[in-house]
Amino acid sequence: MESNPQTSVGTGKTSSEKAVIWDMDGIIVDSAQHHLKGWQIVFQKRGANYTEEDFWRNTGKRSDTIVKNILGEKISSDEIMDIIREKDETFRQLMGKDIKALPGVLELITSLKEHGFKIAIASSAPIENIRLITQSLKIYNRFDAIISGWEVTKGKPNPQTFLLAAEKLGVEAKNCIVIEDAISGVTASKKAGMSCIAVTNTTPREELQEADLVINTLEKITIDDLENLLHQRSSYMEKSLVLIKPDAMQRGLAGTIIAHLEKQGLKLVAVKVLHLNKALARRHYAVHKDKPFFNGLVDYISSVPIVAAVFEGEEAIAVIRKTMGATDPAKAEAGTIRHDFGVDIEHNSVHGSDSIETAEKEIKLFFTEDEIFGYHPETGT
Ligand code: IDP
Ligand code: MG
Repeated sequence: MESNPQTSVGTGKTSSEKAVIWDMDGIIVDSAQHHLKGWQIVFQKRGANYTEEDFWRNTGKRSDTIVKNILGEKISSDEIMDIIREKDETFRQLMGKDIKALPGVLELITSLKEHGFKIAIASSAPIENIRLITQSLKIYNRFDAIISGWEVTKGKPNPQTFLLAAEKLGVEAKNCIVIEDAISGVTASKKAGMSCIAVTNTTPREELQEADLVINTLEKITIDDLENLLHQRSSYMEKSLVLIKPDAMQRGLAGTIIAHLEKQGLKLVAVKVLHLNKALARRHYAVHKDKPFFNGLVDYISSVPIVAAVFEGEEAIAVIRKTMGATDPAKAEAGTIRHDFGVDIEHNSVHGSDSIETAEKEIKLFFTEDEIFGYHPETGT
């Protein structure tokens, strides 16, 4: 039998102590399908439909809130408890066979402990679920505190869950970093006055912008990143060149494409209209000089005026490449710029840099340093 992580109030706060507070479902494990199934079974029995859309709308919220959202406020608290118990039993039966940590989680926990961070779980889930998952991953004892959804009177997006975690850890809110995947959790962390890393495991990037850092996976995160975050710096900040190509300019799509990128949380830091001469076109596409399509591409990109822009943001390069879609519009995913607006593999509406090194070179071809602006009030850059 494993002993309980600390559940009493900490012995006073020291300003140098730092903590990472973990959400569980959608961050430590991918449990969404089992929760959905559990809810569908109990709601169906009571004549209510529970769609995937309902499920995602309620993600991160405590179970009693979810039951009331679906069956109405009139339901008695005894019945709510019965429904939740039944749902959680089904959930644990399904989940029990399938407990795997999401990429980077176990490594980050180890690294945090090595670097003197305190760690807690602050989940909306009941303690039985937290035990099942953390014990089978053999991490239950590594946490300095565990807060379940039922220890607070108000669940996320109320900040109580995180504030109680900080109190039990004995760490000031401003020295806590929350890791979350749900909008309600991100909101709760900001209301608690904490830093927040959102991971896009279950929610699209554009809906998580309230977080201080939005990343696609915990695999790449380092202790330096966390230190930077506590000091309000981001090491994930990148710049990328974007060109709005002739086919899009001719169809009046410049604004639409810029809007697509801004919606991803990227900031426009430089923009101009210019008519490329062949020499600049050749330099820009120099890596393709031996390709059969090179001359055609140079002629095309210099055929009419285009927009050149620099976008800045966390993981800007990957975010832009994903938003653009595959080079060939026929192969690009629905909803991407190239799928929605591209004509063919050459006339594919938009260019985005493919690496940090390429971005630096490409930006220099189009902009001088004083043409590039910033949104960092601290440094004025
Ligand atoms: P990317 O723009 O997705 O980074 P690259 O392979 O770097 O794709 O190619 C640069 C550009 O060259 C493409 O965006 C497209 O306009 C053009 N291109 C790529 N492959 C072909 C091809 O097979 N035929 C004609 N044009 C091509
Ligand atoms: Mg390229």
